[in-house]
Amino acid sequence: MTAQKAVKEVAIDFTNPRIGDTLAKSLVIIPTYNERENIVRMIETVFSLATPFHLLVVDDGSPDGTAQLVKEQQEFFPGRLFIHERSGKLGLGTAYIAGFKWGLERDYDYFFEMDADFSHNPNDLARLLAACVEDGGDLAVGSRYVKGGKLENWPFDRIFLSYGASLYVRLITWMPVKDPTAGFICYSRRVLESINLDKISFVGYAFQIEMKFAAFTLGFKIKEVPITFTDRIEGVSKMSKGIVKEAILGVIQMRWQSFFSSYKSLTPSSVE
Ligand SMILES: Nc1nc2c(ncn2[C@@H]2O[C@H](COP(=O)(O)OP(=O)(O)O)[C@@H](O)[C@H]2O)c(=O)[nH]1
Ligand SMILES: [Mg+2]
Repeated sequence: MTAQKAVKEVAIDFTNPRIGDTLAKSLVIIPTYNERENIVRMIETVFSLATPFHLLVVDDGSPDGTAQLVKEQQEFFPGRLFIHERSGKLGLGTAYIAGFKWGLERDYDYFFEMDADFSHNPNDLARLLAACVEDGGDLAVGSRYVKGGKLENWPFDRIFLSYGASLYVRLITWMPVKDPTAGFICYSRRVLESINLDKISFVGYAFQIEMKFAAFTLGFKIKEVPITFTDRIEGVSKMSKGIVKEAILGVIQMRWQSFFSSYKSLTPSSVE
């Protein structure tokens, strides 16, 4: 089915589960590393929503047994809950790329990025979808730094780092996105098919910046939807100094390389 056709059908009523066949084509991807305190409640929450999302967990061999918990839940949500397991902690960026490729091989129309830790409110998934389906976005970003966006309970150093990073990225890239490091996103299939995912070079959180930059340079329309971002209550953050380092020089490098090469996928139909 073409994305165009999906848009038309979904626009009937995007929260109505009875048009499930169409809406089951939305895939939520959640990367996990040691999220046993959160993952079961997160799975139950996503499947309790009115919109019939499918869910793919990409687990990097979490030592705390997160993958096992997901597999136990699969029995309750057959055909809707999937897991892709990798052998070790290979980074958030590569986890999402693996998830995108998994979904592109199947016939999903919309792909969501969301954290396992409830920093992103699953109730906002439908708002991101609507920004694409009803408001004409090619991708929708759940944004902390547009009017109406909020941060709750985040320690001051994280706010400083995140807001500083967003100013820095906008200064270097001139990309008109207020929250370029955001990780709560809805991508339409056409965006992911158009980007050469093998060219995405960041493995850590800077991957979020690079994906938006790739979509921006390819001319896609980015919508920002205000969200309230809440710091995790359970489990621990995987943010590290290495991740920040990757981003500082990496963003300049990314901008520089964009003068000479494009993110355009050469063979959109043959995604591995
Ligand atoms: N598969 C995988 N997931 C990761 C990795 N690093 C972080 N995550 C997950 O990515 C999401 C965001 O990470 P989190 O620690 O909450 O980052 P923070 O919100 O920026 O502090 C969570 O669901 C993590 O479990 C990784 O290397 N591999
Ligand atoms: Mg988090």
